[in-house]
Amino acid sequence: MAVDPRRISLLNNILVSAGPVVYWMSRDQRVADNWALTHAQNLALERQAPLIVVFALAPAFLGATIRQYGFMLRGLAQVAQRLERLNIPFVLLQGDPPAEVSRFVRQNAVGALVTDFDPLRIKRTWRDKVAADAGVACIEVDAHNIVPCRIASPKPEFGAYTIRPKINRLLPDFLTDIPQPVPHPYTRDNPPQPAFDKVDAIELLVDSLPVDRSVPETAVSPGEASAHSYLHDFITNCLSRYGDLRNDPNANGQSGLSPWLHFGQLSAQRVALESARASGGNASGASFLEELIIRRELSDNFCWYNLNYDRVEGFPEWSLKTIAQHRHDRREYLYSAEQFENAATHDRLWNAAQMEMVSSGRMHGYLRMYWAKKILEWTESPEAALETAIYLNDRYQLDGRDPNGYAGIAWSIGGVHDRAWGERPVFGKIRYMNDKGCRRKFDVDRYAGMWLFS
Ligand code: FAD
Ligand code: FO1
Repeated sequence: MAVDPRRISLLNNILVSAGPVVYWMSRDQRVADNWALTHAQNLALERQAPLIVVFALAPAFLGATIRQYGFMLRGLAQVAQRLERLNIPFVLLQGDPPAEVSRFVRQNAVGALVTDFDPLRIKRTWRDKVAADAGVACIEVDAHNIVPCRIASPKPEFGAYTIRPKINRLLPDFLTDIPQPVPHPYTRDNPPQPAFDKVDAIELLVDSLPVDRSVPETAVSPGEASAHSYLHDFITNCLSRYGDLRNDPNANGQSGLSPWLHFGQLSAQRVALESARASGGNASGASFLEELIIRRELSDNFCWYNLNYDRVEGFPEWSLKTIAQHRHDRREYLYSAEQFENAATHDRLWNAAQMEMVSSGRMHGYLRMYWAKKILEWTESPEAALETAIYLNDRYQLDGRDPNGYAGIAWSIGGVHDRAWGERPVFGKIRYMNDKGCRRKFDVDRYAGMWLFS
């Protein structure tokens, strides 16, 4: 099945030539439901050429610790096994990703390089370098979004209310079933040495990584198989109550799918297809799809069209104005990044949310808003607040370093995708949240007791 050409962007003007086709897997780390892999295999089959999947393992990536690297690599080990069974070699490159990928392409007389879409600056830089240096046709496929980011809108959107009609109009074209890869009939005489060829290879690799090990791995089980079992568990047991329970941190009301979605171990399109089918369009299903499709794809839109997605300069005009007016308001409490990191504030609810994140690698979505807004309130400047929130989020959350995170933090601290609210000290017109509002929504003491042992 051909991939919709609107998912595909040519990154240079070199024509596809003879030779193996390589899929440079990065954001979408899965075999099933992967449009980039499908397109790469189509190109290889058309040319009766071998197909190879490579992953370039960066020695450091935006402050990721062993918590995130361990989860990712264990998921990739499963990808390697699934691909080997399809006669598609998986090669793990280590070092500077663009340099290693360009070198691999040249050394293997590759005919075409396919990679997956990612709006983050670091990934654009990698992609641009390879497209310029590798001397091969470079093709990008948006395998992460249901409606491709570049197609959903040609510009940064004000909020969910402006992107929603644009996405909904295109959903019938794109929310389709997804073809799966087939056993590949063409191999090279001397196929590359497969990665993880021994069972303990993955453990040796995880143990050898030169990354920060002070943030321990979590109990969340990595890989496509776990992702699908969690998905089916959510659909069977929670989806029907999602609308009512999703804002209650004491209820198991959210899907918990973000780590697998972040690493691309699970396709959002698969989640949407199965949830829509199970919910039959009821209110709870609709509220879940609003988050999964509209909110998630709005985040990619934000990062793709706003290179200042992790800076105060990326905030909307009205927010920059109100920030300037309230920059010197007196803060009732002031905490350093270290005090925040150690959950050493005066606020039990905030400390409990911080402890949930540090110990489990997750934080309930409703509390993420409260958590970030309090950092704005208790830090001497919005710049410092943004830096602290991103640092802590990306250090401890399994799903960190994601467009959803940059957009979620910019929403909380800078009113991105939100409107101006009634003016107040420190926040100005940025939406305010306090624990009284939380108490109206859920049992705060019960939640705090779960994560604070004192
Ligand atoms: P569910 O409620 O079950 O939703 C299912 C999926 O829909 C999520 O996995 C996610 O992919 C998407 N989604 C849900 N809510 C949002 C949202 N508000 N914005 C964008 N997509 C959404 N999400 C991350 O993936 N990584 C982050 O680092 C991250 N940081 C955040 C920081 C702050 C301050 C805020 C306010 C939000 C952040 N989010 C982040 C967005 C959202 O909170 C999480 O995606 C969600 O809580 C993940 O839990 P879940 O999978 O159970 O979500
Ligand atoms: N992508 C890569 O191509 N190579 C890496 O080594 C890599 C490490 C990594 C570590 C933590 C993390 O959260 C993401 C990581 N990613 C890596 C990127 C990831 O696949 C996503 O592309 C982005 O983080 C989300 O856009």
